[in-house]
Amino acid sequence: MVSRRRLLAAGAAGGAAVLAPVGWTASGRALAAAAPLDAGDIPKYVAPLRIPPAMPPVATGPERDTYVIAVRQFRQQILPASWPRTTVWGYGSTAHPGSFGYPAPSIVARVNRPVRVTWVNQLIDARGAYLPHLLPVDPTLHWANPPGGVEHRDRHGRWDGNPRGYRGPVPQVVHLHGGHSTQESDGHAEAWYLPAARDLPPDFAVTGSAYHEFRSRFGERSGLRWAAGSATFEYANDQRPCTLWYHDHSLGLTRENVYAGPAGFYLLGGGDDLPDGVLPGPAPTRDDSPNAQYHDIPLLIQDRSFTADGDLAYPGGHATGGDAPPIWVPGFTGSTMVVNGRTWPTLTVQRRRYRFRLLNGCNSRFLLLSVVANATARPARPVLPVWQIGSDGGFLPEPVPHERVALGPAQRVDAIVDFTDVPAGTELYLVNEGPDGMYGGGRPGVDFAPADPRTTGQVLRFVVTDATGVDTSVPPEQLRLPTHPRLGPAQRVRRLSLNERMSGGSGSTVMLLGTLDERGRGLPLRWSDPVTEQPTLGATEVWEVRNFTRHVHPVHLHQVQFELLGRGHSGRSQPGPSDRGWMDTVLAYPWEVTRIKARFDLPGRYAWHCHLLEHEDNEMMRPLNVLPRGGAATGDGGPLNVPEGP
Ligand SMILES: [Cu+2]
Repeated sequence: MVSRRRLLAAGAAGGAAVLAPVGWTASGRALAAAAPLDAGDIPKYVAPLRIPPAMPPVATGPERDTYVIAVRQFRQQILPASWPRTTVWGYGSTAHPGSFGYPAPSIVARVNRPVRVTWVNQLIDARGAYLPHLLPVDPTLHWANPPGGVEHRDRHGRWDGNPRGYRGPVPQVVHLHGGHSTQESDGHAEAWYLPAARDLPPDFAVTGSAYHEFRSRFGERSGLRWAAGSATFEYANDQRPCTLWYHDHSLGLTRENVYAGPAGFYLLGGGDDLPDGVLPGPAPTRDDSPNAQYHDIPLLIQDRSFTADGDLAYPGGHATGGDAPPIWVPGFTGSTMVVNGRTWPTLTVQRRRYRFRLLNGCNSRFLLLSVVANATARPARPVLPVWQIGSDGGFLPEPVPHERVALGPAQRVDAIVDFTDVPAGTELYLVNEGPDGMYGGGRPGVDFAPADPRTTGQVLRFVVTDATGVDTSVPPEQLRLPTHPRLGPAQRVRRLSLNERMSGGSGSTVMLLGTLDERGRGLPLRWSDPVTEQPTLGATEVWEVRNFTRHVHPVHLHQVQFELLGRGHSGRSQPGPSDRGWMDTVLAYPWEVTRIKARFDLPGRYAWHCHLLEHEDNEMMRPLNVLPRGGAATGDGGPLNVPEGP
């Protein structure tokens, strides 16, 4: 059992909700929820790291690669063998039933070669009936709300008395995170769709309020019509080579949908990529032989909690008072670390260089990663540098050696670790000193307690063996990375805010994006408030994001890869060397101004939001609408160099 004391300590450390005791209805009857699994009981480093294979396409023509990818429910061995299997959701190719997995196979794409994906919601059982969510869903948030029908979809819903919340068919819509996607292919939060199940309740909305508009637009563009329970998106891949990922983005239930498993890498190569052989490789590609060796390995790092039955556990599904609905929680950190769908796996490495595409796929957890020899010593004593060569949107100007890599939710770090001089037989560990709760910045052991060194403080084990071949890749300290042009001057500066407000009903704190008033105070706005961020097509803008909260928020903009201009009290402190690349998700520190610059060159409806999924799902998301030239720009803006607020 997770001790009550540890729960309280974690809660007090940062206000994050840790798994709440599950299992009692208002009347005191026990629910069928199993007891939590004590993470300390799970043996570590018994299963090898799983390396997601390349997603098989259904066609590769002269113009594009075509995929049909569904999300399905299945059981997978996430805990060590002989422990219970876990029911999860994951993506796979419908033409290749064996391809489904958590994480999903990686989509391997080339710059300027389009990829077309038909995304199918197959959360149905063998008889075609819809499957309810694996986790409690709070229907009272501003969410997709299918039971509201066409009139009340994408609004606040009602609790119908079920202690597990909404139990109907589950909306899905896929967002390619970091993709330069047209609006109809972006996976807008209100473009969700239910599975084409045979038992959909007749009064339910089966699609989100943006679905039909985007279906028409896509049809006009391609001549292709989306079938029920699916959407077809096309990715032009007209951006720099980089590590993207795809995941669900449904309004108000992204946190549960992503937690249930569906996520995968989208590895974009080509373009101004370095010539083959300069960086460690290869990564998985289509038609690899089963015993192919990989030296370019994506690592999806996530925290999860389990029940004693091996099922995923997430707070909610219990009534706290007489008739309290299933509760949204302001943050979540799980009790175990899962890498590529396995708890604490082990990776045998040779004495050579490896490239790792690190992705923080946690709902709320911040990671501070290092490579050490002693898994539990704190402060961690790094023994090998992690050479960062890229961030979200591509290569950095030059490689940056880190003792400790910071990674907020949704961020990627493209890294090289050199095991060449490590004696064979050595065991090393990737450890985490981020907090077991909300993150407010600062240093582990000084400003906050690092994650429990026995559990969430450990991530992955490396076992070093002799090299079987010659490593011809260039040592990271000698690498010359491709240069990239910076954005031109901005036409406009936008002053924005991150805010904390008490929510009326529940008494809990909600985080809201917003603008600034004329006196420089935060003006919090909700998802449904009038659109304020409306850049003109082709405009380059500076966004000054002022954080009025105690927490670090990973701020994500759709459509663009942006530059970080500055941080600090005035937003004028130079970004550090690892912040000088392209990014789609930036950490906004408490009480600081985070200044970014972006160019908006695709028209239409997008979003910007906090990527702490619990925040995103409860109003910390705002529309971002790019207006065609000649359209009236609105919202807070002004000439460059407006005076700082008081
Ligand atoms: Cu946030």
